Amino acid sequence: MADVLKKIESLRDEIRYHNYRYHTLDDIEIPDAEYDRLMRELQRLEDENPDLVTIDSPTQRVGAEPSGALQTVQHRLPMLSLDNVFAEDELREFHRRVAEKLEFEDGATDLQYAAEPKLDGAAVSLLYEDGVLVLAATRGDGTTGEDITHNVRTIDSIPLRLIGDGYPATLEVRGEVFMPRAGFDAYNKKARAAGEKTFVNPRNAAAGSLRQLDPKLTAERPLDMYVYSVGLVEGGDLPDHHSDIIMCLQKWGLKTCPERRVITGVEGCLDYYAEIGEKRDSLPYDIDGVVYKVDSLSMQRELGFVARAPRWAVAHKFPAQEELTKVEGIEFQVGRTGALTPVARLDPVFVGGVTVSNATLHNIDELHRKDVRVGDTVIVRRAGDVIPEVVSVVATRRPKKTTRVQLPTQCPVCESHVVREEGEAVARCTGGLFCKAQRVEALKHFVSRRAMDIDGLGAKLIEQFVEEDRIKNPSDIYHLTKEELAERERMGEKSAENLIGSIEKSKSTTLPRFLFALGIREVGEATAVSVASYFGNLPAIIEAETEKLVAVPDVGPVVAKRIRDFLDEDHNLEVMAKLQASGVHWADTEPMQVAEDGQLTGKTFVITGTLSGMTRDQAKDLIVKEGGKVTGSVSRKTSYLLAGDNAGSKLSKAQSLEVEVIDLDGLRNLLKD
Ligand code: D41
Repeated sequence: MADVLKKIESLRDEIRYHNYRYHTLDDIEIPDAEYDRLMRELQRLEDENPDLVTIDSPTQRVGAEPSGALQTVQHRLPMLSLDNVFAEDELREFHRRVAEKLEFEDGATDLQYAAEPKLDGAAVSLLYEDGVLVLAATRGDGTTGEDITHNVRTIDSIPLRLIGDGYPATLEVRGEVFMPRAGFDAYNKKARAAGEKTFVNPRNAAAGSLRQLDPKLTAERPLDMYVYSVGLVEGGDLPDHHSDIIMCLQKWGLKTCPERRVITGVEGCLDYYAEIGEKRDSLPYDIDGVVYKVDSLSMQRELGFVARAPRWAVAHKFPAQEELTKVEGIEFQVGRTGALTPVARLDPVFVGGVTVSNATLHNIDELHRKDVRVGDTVIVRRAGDVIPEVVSVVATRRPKKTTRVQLPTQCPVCESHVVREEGEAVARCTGGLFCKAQRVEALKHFVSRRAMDIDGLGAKLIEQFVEEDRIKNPSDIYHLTKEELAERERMGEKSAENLIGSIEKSKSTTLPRFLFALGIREVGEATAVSVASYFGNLPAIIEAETEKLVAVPDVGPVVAKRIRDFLDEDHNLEVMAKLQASGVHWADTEPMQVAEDGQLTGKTFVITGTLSGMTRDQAKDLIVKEGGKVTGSVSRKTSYLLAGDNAGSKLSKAQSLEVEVIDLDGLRNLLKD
């Protein structure tokens, strides 16, 4: 008994410490999955020893303590918490309890549940009075939250006023504010490049953004919200099924999750769980499970609550996307452009549905900021199909005598010097194609599907050929013979013949593919298409001065310089000539007609939203033909924002920078002068 008490108290201390790190410091040390395990362990021990439960145990108050900086808000109806299940038998047990309490006799095979993904964000309450948003609050501990109205108002998808009619005079809506994965990745990429602090995961990003004191900062964060229930309702009626209520909310302009569905029985729950599990990686937002709610409100009333959680709902969790593991080594990988990427070799761990044994550390600054060392215990994250990454180090678990990792001075592959340009986050090997790592990566890119599309020339073969110096540059691929291929290990006559076939087929290509395949830094597929259609043929591109290149839509000074630098290297020109001599060919196109002294010369445009009666590409052509330039993002240098319907963040950016906003008529006017 004394042992159990000791264990319980040590768990409580540990959980309190992590609560403090999470809520007060906003700086987590262990992943949620680990925290959940601690909580469940404590819950289990308390369940087995009810007389050891104390009112100050973390199990007695699930949720957050208000931080103090923002105004506190009392929820008139408490925001409940959700029970979790992790496995099928626990779900069946939940369903059995529901069926029993509702006095079903047949196992409740036809009981209807409203099901939806469990978004991994921050729970928020929105209060509408006569259709007007008057208060937004965090969930907090369920009873007391924080006033975040000023921040919530900056989220574009949350209506400041409900649309349509029939909504109750007082309507409190509850839901999850989240940061879509693309926005999270873009935000972190930018922060990383600027050497600023990154978010550890989209949930922290959402929660942190909502609790900003300055709404201008929140406005820059790409947040969204799906609503999933109602709280206080006065002066009006709502339907008597959860799914119908959510439909009403949608009709009144609130966003709801498109994956939500009404399902039948526990088998329906399991099918839904499997289906959303399959989709998990391709959804544009992070989820950590699915939620099932008894759809009928009268049944919900009959079921009631236990402690702070309804008996009529449960969250069915997926495997965690963040786990703890140990760093066994830190190595530097060399990419196609020579960039050195630090990679952590890990004690293999099951995370996000796969076993992970390597995780990226992005670049040397990021490595130093996180100060990851060999021997450290770290949080690894794998969400979606993105590369697993080390999120942070658990500082309290660092062994004695570790050393800080230094950037190597020589390339680990070819021993050339490693350099880091002023203001650049990445360090690079200076070996160029002398470096076998760069050659291998460049060739992998060259043969890839969206470049020259040579099917069957895989990484293993490329590595062998580069190692043997049989392939020194891409044109050597076109001189491989069927005989030498057939001699390769695991390469029969037939596959050698197939490979020769796909090499042959790749000779007939397009100029954009060819340009993209060359692997010029910063020249992606879209840029390759722009450059190719602007000039129409290769000689024109080779001759183009930087000023001419900058005139190409979507090509800025940096990209123009990268292209020029590439073309100024004789060995690159040689490779291009050799490729053409080996039979690589394409059809030239008409160069774009660009007025030297057009009506829009010197003017820079950004196009956004849906234009009526013209595609964006058509508008772009119109501008370029008159000597104007079209770029992708609004800055102080932008002359005009051409905005159609549903223009989003670019419009607000233009307005804040006082860039003139025009529509198609405005553009036509410019062309008339
Ligand atoms: O997506 C979610 N995170 C989510 C959270 C959801 N889809 N539904 C939820 N439903 C509830 C009840 C059943 C209590 C109305 C919830 C939550 N609660 C919830 N979120 C945070 C604590 C509780």
